[in-house]
Amino acid sequence: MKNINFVGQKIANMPWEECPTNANEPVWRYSKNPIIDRNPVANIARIFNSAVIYHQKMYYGIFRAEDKSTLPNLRLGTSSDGINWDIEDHTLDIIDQQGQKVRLYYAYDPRLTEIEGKFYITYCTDFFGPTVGLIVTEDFKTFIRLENPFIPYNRNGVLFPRKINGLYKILSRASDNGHTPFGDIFSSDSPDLSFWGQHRHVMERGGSGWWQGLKIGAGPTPIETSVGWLLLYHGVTNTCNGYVYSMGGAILDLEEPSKVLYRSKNYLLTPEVKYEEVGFVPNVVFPCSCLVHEDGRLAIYYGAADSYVALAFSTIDKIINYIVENHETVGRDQDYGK
Ligand code: BMA
Repeated sequence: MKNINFVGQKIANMPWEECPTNANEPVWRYSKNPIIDRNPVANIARIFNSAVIYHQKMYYGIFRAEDKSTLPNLRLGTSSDGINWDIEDHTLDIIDQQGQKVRLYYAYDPRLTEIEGKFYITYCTDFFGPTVGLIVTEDFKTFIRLENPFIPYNRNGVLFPRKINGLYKILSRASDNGHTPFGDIFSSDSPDLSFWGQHRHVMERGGSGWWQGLKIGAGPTPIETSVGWLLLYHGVTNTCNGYVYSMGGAILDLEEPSKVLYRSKNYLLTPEVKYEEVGFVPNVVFPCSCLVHEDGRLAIYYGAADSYVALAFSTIDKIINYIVENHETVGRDQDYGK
């Protein structure tokens, strides 16, 4: 496919490296990975699975930070280059809609989405079990917790960056209260980010290969292109030594994202370097955000081995063409999922 249009940003100083000349891969790793190592700030043992956004010449990160009791929570970070981060020494200050301080028992796997000038954090929160939480900020100073979009058990909530047919739309992965041995991606609509309905099935685990046979979950905010919404996601396989998390890619219909137009039969990135293979949880590549430059370059932030933050790169043309050329239909992906 040629002349693909897409929604990108003018990003000063975006993290970037050209594809190594001997590599013909759809995605390639930053040579100086990981960008956040273990024990990065006082009393924080590991930062991983975190979200980054570029706004007014500044990079903002919402980090999954685990303290030395191994409880995860959210931390704000800022950066001028998207690589070197100044991470706050305290958990994100959050208030509820009445202005009262909110203390989250745990919070993890944040995603960040800009919609009409506001920034939304979706994350896994505790509500009688894990479910998707929602926080809004307009300035990265005041963070307001909104109603949880779902009852338990649910994770991997990811908002679309604009309303579709007048409604907000979120992806999620209904699950259980453990290390979830199943799971597909669903979508839900809302007129106001408070009431959610019109649930649709988007994508199911499976395919002829095994890497996404156990469960799948949405990754970064979907990227709008003229071919469809580019969705990066994680796919999981079970082995005799535990789960292995890889990154996959799909393209969803622009008007009705529950319809999958293309989905890559092969993973785009799988654990194969030391910082992905060895860590607190081995063999995890977990994408949570992606910067899209207006010239088509992509910088993908992913968690590695539940221990590090790492970066990988691609371009809109390369990644979309790879997904289209390696397309394989899985189950009922291509219907409207009602
Ligand atoms: C999932 C989530 C992720 C984590 C992964 C591997 O269930 O908890 O945060 O990266 O397991 O441990």
